[in-house]
Amino acid sequence: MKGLVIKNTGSWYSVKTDDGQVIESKIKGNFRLKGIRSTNPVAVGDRVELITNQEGTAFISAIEDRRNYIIRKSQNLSKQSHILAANVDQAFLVVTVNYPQTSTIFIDRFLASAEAYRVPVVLIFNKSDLLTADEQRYERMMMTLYQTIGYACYEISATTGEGVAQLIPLLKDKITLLSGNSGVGKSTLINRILPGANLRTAEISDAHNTGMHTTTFSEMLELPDGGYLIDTPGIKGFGTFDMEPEELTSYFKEIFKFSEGCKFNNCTHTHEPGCAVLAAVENHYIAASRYQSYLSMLEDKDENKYREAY
Ligand SMILES: Nc1nc2c(ncn2[C@@H]2O[C@H](COP(=O)(O)OP(=O)(O)OP(=O)(O)O)[C@@H](O)[C@H]2O)c(=O)[nH]1
Ligand SMILES: [Mg+2]
Ligand SMILES: [Zn+2]
Repeated sequence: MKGLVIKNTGSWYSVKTDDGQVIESKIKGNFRLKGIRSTNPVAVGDRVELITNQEGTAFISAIEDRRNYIIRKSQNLSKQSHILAANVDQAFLVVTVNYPQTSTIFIDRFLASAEAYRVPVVLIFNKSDLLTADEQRYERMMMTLYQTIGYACYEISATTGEGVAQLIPLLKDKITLLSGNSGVGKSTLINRILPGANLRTAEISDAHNTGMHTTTFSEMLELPDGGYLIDTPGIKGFGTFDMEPEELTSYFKEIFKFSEGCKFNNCTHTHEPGCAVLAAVENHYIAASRYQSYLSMLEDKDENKYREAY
């Protein structure tokens, strides 16, 4: 029997079979996946093969090849990763200018890694109802920046419902992953779109202006008109990226465009003469914040040490 993994809590996986039942399942033995050292060998969004038993549960005996996956480094120092979800059509990156504040470096790292896995990203600027006039100006500036690069941006309030209706057509028949820092309102937004979802939400910490990591497991929810939403645990940031400069350049869309004018093929856009990217940064065709994010990812390769700060 085949099915789709819709939830994973510890060693149990909820698998929705093709005939519509949900069967609690465990992994049979310890099959390992090539290439990925992950704390969860099977992830939400995976298509799996099941062997049912008399107790009404099942063993996962095989997993289909993934189209893509979104991964984060585990919180501890081990080099293991955690797969947030597999086989997604698009990601909604939920960000907030304040309460909590999402950093541009976090946004850019998310965008670059999504480019690497070829997952299209839509930016959702949430909590518009809380912003002061200055914060709103800053938000509009950010939206313009990312729209210019080529990412669709939406301003919403998951609490008041303002702007949420524009998102509905984007979701039809698609598997959409919601990601972002803890406390930005991912679960609140899903509850707004799917009132029956009843996902747990919690206020952010007054003292630190950060979320409380309320959602602890990824979960896939079916949309009435076709498609799925995946709620995921808030992420603090990413581990290091170990990419060649040319590869990294291609994950920053606008930097990539300008890099075609660089004098040297293997230009790292840091010090080389005739670098078209450096010239574009100087002339403000490339935002300083984006260039800083590029540099921070480039440094990862040299240092190759774990950082948690983003
Ligand atoms: N004012 C306002 N509050 C919001 C909005 N969206 C979410 N919140 C509040 O922000 C807090 C955090 O929301 P959650 O939905 O739990 O955030 P989350 O992104 O799921 O967080 P994690 O599960 O920890 O990753 C809750 O108190 C929500 O009520 C919004 O648009 N406006
Ligand atoms: Mg949540
Ligand atoms: Zn260059």
